[in-house]
Amino acid sequence: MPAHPKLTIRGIRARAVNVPMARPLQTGGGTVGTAPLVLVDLETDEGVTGCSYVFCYTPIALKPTTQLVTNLEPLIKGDIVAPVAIEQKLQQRFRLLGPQGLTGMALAGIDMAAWDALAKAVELPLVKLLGGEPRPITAYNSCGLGIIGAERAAIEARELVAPGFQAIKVRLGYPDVKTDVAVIRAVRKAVGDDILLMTDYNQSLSVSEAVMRCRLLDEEGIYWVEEPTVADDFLGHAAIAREAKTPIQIGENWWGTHDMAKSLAAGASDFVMLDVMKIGGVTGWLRGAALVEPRGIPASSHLFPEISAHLLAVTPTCHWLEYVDWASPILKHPLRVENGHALIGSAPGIGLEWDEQAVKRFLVE
Ligand code: SMN
Ligand code: MG
Repeated sequence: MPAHPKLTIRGIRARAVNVPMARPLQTGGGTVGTAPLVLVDLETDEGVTGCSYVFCYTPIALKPTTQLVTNLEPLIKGDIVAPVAIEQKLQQRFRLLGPQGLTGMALAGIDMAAWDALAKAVELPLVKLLGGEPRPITAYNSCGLGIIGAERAAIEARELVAPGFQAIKVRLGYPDVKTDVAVIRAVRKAVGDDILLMTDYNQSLSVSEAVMRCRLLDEEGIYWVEEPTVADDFLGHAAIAREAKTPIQIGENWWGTHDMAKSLAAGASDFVMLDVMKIGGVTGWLRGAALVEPRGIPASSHLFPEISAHLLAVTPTCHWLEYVDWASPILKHPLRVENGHALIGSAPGIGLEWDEQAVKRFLVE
């Protein structure tokens, strides 16, 4: 019998932390210099606390997102911890404002924390609560390789594969394609032929420029080209995907599965990558995984490696986990990665335990 057959929400605690990054990341779409995180603790009457974090991309959004999560408390206080029911209630509540942006981030934070509480209540890792079994998840190292030029990229690429990763992601979007190609060649030379190279333009090209660059990159043996053009231009991405031999990857900027369904209908990409926050938490992820299963489209994760490892393990078309270590400084037990595989721990829930000393250090009040 479960220790807590029923959990009741007592309150939400949301804290803002701005966590330094070992390698600040310059992308074709802007720079991420720190990891601005909102830590969510969903407290229950039964004493079980569900934990999650959301990633704000910029410290400018940190306080408003934290406030928004806190403001949700009166809407769900006293409710049963039932993520799907909560999702439906809050979607309804935000029908007029719209469920994207900071609202979507806050709702996803609640959803992930609610699932974490449920899993903790039955003392199972999240993957098991969802009907799966823990297994090592193939991961690529995404902890660097921003727009840093060929010379530095070669050095950093070697550092990123050193712990045993078989794949890394290189940010592109240099002023001209010659430099993109030079960076790829420098990285390839540094790591050898056996390492897979993902690439990411972070939405920086026009459709015609992307088609032209992809034609040249097609000769470089790249594993995927991510977000060559503006994220919500699904038709543009479809046009690029038709022209490019290299698979096109998008999805990190889908707000919910409704965006995802439109993107799939447009044939915008060959692969998909789900951002557990933007797709709508665990609830949104499961629906997203179901959308691609019948078509066999490979699904990878975006950021949030700790929870994504659980989710990829129950994703029928599981592809690659994006490994970033950005939350590690505030976690007591950072996600373990061995030989390029993320290892799901045996701790109940997602396995997030705040390192309170570190949280104190990076707290934004
Ligand atoms: C990315 C993600 C988060 C912040 C900056 C850049 C990038 C990726 O698009 O896919 O890792
Ligand atoms: Mg990306």
